[in-house]
Amino acid sequence: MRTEGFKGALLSALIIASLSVPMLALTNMAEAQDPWTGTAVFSLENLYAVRLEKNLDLENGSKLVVKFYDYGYTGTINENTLAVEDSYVIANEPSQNGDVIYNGMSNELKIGNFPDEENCRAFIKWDLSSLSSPTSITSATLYLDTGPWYPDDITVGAYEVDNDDWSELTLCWDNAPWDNVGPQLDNVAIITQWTLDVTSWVISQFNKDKVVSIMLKSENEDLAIGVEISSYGTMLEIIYEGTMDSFENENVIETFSPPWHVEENEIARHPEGIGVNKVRLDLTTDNTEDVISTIASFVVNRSRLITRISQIKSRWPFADDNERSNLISEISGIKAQWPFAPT
Ligand SMILES: [Ca+2]
Ligand SMILES: [Ca+2]
Repeated sequence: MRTEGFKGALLSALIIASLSVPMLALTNMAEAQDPWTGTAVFSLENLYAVRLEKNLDLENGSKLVVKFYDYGYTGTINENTLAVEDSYVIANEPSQNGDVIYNGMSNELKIGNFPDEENCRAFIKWDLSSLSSPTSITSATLYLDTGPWYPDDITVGAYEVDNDDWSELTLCWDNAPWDNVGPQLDNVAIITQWTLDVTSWVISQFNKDKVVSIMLKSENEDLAIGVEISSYGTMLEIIYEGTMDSFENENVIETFSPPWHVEENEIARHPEGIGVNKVRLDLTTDNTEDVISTIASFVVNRSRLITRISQIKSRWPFADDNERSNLISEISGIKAQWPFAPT
């Protein structure tokens, strides 16, 4: 089990990460193949609702959700990014790759000395371009999980790797970028969950090519001990100053079992009756925070507000008293939204 502190931080970071626009790491993790085909088009029905026309074939997923966002939050953001590639190399099997050596079944990284695989070292890579919109990074922490068993006497160090030109399925001891392995960033005596501070290297790569490679190795490779870590846990928690769209509410418009064809024209309203700023159509699991794929998005910008005002003007002569009072309240909502709406 994770500690409560880490669990809480992980949960909040995952929630925030799941709200970011690119969401590459999470999407790739949830579903590798394209889970839908078709079209989905939003238009502004009135300030408080969007019309959604969709014609989709969905291979995977259980909910279609329209999510409502505001125009953006600027400040400190805590976001997790999963590794895009990770594998390990083996000194006494120098042409073998850790990911494929067990018929591609490896979901772990090995570090240190094992009885049959002497001296394993792990390489991990992250793509910072999947972060929402950082302007400056204040900290970057690598979180790793070991299995239920781990040796008492192992310290693992994280090292800079100034070379991202390696692939998790072809990397091996013989072609590893040893010449580009730089200074140690941090080390830790491992426990079930452990962290390494890699802030300085992440900042330098953010300002350079936005791809971060790190090597992990045991500090006592001469000892016959090693550790297996879950490669699912090779996650960077990055805290930065930036801007992201912040989540307001959601409207589950479809719950279904795959495969499913949906062809409909329907209205999605903000559940709290707030004016629509920005919406996204997501395919999710039962947990609507777990996004499999973002199908469409729509921003209510100033030109859409102008279009809506002219629709209201042409509707006005035909509206009864009740409708006119709704139109008046919509116009005051548009005035309030105008200063924040993008052009
Ligand atoms: Ca891997
Ligand atoms: Ca790099």
